[in-house]
Amino acid sequence: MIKIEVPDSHPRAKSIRVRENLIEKCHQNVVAQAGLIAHGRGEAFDYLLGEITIPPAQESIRAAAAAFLLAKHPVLSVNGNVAALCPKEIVLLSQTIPAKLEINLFYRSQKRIKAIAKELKMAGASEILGIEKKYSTQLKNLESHRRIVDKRGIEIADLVFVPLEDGDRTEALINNGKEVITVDLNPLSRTAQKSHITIVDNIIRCVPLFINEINLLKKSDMKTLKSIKTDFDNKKSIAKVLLHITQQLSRMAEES
Ligand code: PTJ
Repeated sequence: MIKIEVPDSHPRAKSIRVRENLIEKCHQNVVAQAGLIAHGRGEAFDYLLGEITIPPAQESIRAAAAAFLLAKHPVLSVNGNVAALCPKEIVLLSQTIPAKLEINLFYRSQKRIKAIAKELKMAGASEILGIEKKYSTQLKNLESHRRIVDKRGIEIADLVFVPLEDGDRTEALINNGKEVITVDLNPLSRTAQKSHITIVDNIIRCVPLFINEINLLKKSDMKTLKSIKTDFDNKKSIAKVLLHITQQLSRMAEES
């Protein structure tokens, strides 16, 4: 593995460092090889957003924060990319809500589960579901490895957070009666389109904002939380994202 020093002066230093971290975590079995491809796809969509959290994403974060505070048994599903990109933040999010953390993988292997659990423990997690075979069960209507879930977590959850999802599970979770929230830079992905609440943003940017919003909304009563959640319309929100991208591209075309 070739390690490089990324000079601070490089205009894309931050982005290169994120890539380097993902490559390293791939060698440590945290990130699947396909996770590197998924990241590249995410980066391309992030360019289209201007690499900022756009206003529709902020509205989604607010609705998602309200939904989490209203949920009885919320679970944060963690895959390899999430564990590599924002381990401390995802653990802090689980403590802030509070919500269970469950490892759930598409490219599932015991080696990877161990490596991801180690990563989350180092980031401060005390309880991690999805590890012990004695608690595992299977979701109905799903054939991929993502069907293997924890009896104490996703199996009994009313709300599941599935960031950077590959698409086949969202519908299965919904068909199993769960509410689904995702983070996906691609507003056109099946998961983005099917989820109840989609945050079109980079997970690295949005989880800290999410934590802030939950802390702010903790002071609100149930009625306020319910109205924030019911006033949110995911289809309209994705339409706003697409409009934002189109307007941004038109502006750039006019300026060039
Ligand atoms: O760790 P595993 O085995 O569970 O596998 C994880 C991956 C990501 C490989 C798997 O879920 C997969 O193949 O996902 P997809 O189908 O490539 O979808 C991932 C989605 O996440 C894509 O729509 C990307 O645009 C999006 N994405 C990538 N990086 C980010 C992102 N969204 C938000 N923030 C990012 N940093």
